[in-house]
Amino acid sequence: MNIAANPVVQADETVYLKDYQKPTYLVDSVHLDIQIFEDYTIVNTVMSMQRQTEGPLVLLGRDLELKQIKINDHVLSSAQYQHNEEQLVILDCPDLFTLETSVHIHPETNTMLEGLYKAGDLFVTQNEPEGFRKITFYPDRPDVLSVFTTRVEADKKYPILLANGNLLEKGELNATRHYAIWQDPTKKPAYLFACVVGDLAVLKDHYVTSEGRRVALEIYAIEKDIPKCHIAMEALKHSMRWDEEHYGLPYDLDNYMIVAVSQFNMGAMENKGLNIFNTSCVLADEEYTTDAAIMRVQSVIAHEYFHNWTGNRITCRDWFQLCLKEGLTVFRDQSFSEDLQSAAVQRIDDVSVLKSHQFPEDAGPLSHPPRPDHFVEINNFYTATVYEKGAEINRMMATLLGKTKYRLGTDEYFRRHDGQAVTVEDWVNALSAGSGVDLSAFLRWYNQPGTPTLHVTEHYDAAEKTYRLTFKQSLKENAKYPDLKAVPIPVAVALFDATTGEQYTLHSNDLFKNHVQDGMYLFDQDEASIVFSDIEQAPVVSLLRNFSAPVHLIFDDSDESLAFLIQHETNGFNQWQATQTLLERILLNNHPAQHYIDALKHTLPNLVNKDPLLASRLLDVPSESYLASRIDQDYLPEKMKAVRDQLIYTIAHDMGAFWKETYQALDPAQQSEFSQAMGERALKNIMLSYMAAQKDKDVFDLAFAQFSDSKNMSERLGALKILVWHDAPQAKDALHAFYVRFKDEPLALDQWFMIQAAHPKLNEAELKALIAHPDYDLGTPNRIRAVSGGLNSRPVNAWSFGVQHFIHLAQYLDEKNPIIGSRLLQALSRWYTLAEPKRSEVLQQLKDVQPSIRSKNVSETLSSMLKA
Ligand code: B3K
Ligand code: ZN
Repeated sequence: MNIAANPVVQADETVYLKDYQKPTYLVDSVHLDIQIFEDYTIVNTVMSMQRQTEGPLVLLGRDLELKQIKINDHVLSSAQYQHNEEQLVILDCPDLFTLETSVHIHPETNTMLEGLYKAGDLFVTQNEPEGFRKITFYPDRPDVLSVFTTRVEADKKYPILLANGNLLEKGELNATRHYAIWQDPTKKPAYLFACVVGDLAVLKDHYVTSEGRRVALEIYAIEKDIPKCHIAMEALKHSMRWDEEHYGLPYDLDNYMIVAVSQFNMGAMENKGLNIFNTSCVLADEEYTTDAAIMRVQSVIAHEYFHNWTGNRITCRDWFQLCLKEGLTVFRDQSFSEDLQSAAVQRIDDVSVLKSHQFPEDAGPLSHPPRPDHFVEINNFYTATVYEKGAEINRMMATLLGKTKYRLGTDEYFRRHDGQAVTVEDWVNALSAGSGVDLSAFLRWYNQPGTPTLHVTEHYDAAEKTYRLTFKQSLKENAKYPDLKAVPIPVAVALFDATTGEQYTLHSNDLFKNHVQDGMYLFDQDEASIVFSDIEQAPVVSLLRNFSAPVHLIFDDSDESLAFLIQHETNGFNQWQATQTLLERILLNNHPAQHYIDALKHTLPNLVNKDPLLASRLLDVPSESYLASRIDQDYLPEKMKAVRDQLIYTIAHDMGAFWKETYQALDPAQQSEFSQAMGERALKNIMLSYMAAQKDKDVFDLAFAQFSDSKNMSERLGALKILVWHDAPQAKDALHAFYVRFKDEPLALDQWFMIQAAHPKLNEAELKALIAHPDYDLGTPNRIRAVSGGLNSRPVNAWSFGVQHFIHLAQYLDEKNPIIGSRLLQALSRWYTLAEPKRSEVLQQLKDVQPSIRSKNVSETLSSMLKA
């Protein structure tokens, strides 16, 4: 039967938010019976269907071998339904009926890591956003919520049989096979379904909620990784307490399971009660993982846990609303992490990610609003814009409301919408109603693409003793969004006495509160100004403190003012921001380096002991990749690298013995606080890199000693980078020793690959040798990302032989794992900023590959990139 004329979704079509329609049927309950065999899996599904609106029953299904369909026990003939590669449509169904389907699937050959797949000896699922349709025919959309009962059956060589919810029963079928039956009492969309079958060890603990519920906590991993699961377990308990204290949200089931998998497309997945994690986001141990990885593990554990309410209990109506759950949950995990370590440094690290990933994305051909209005492949929209900019929108609203009102707003959201699939409007309305503050203007942030530019000018009137700041905002024109409007921009502001460095008390009726030190002004027009009185002399202003809004700030203050802020600002984030603004001016606009260096000389000696972590961030020199993202045309990677190398050389020499003396004075092992020790380790590595830039005769011996003696991965890797990237005589031996020590530790081995791929003078033959290494594996996204990420961190290499590397990878993964293929291709999305002739060459290479691309993922990305 020809179903091309059917009104429902066809393959390869753009989907529009404006076309949203309710599903014709809801699923009251669903019973899955999953029988795993070595070369196929049987999935039998029984669903109780209930009509909601007029129209045919549409079930989505991909790569399923359909064996049988029954309605109310009657087998359907093929004339009674329509079936193509995306869906199964049954035209005349009763209002209430039982549907049974039987399909075969092939997890053992599923390389896309979506649906049910086999990773090594482990069967796992990944169903967000549209993976469930690869397991069985189902109305696979987030607004269909149901109670799931799951029977899993497999060979006994797989002792672990897990699914969401409570274990109802388990038993043996015969000498070789066994089964388990699980039921999840909470209604959920299919994307939150999970099951795991394999042979894993488990770390157990428990948590008692504020309501007195005893929750069994279990982290599953391979036996030898269990000792690396303790940090994650502590972070989980901490997250559970944090959500009770900050949002009043206790956990709602009797168990919470986490499974660590080495082959996983992203960081982790919040399946109800059964999270599945990339090993890189759960295993943490100072000996095997870096400090940064440990921090990330804690934040991802929290992120997935927080989804239990923001995402699972309250889910998205449709995938356009993705940032409803992701933006809010990222904001929640960032706030959690701010409580774990220095809040300023956490904010610095979060803003660094925003500026280095989201700003360039929003300035290029892949720009989209945090809530997109159309897509071809939703997997392409798990972006920095949806996640990180989404988080910033929530942060702005939370900052404006303040703690108490924000909590009233979130309470109202959970009261209104628990158990529902909702929209971004529902969230903003509930937050407004609960807090009593109309936040509807913030919807513009969700619906418009691009990073707004905030232009600020200042004027001091000595006679009146007033100080005026004038604000203008603008958004880059966008043909697809002709009606761009001014957005509400919270501007956190402080004024400092230019002589004493003291902070002024602010007197201005335009602020949220008058007579305060830390002021907040809401700028929500195209242009406006604000006046401060009682200002004795021209002050130094600090704007957007804590990065109170995700905008490009254009403010023509002097380099001296920025150097002043590095020394006197009490907000650690803005101290860092001043270093970055100054460094950008030096690197991109030829400003002299002296103000920065003098400010460092003044600030660092004290800070190194007081707050080593913040001190390490003040030494961040923007990366070549970040600088590239600030150049819109005629970009020459070699030239940018030379300018940056020269600055590092200047800083290195100008600070003389500071590096070595500080290196020798630091002793992270003596620090009992993790964040203090982490700061000292970060500093030690930076000191080594500046000593290397000075060509200090001892640096390689010091680095080799640090490499060999330390049991801490941050110290070991920091030293290894110095040796390898500077071609030290000890480099080969160190690499070899690292390999021998860690060849059976995949996450550590990823770092070994990354360091080599990130060698500044890597050549094409060396890259080829790396990917021909027996431990390189195109089936493991972490390994691919290690090499590609290393390469991509060196734009000079990435834009020469790297171009073919990324194109070949995208081409290969187009068939094997298009989600990752599409991601990696984005490394080339700023091809149009290159200077000629490189620009035309890369363009031609991208055009040449286009005809061979098959997946929606890669082709949507490529065609957007080519429109730049
Ligand atoms: N929600 C998942 C992401 C799923 C990505 C699918 N391509 C993880 C997270 O954001 O918590
Ligand atoms: Zn998430």
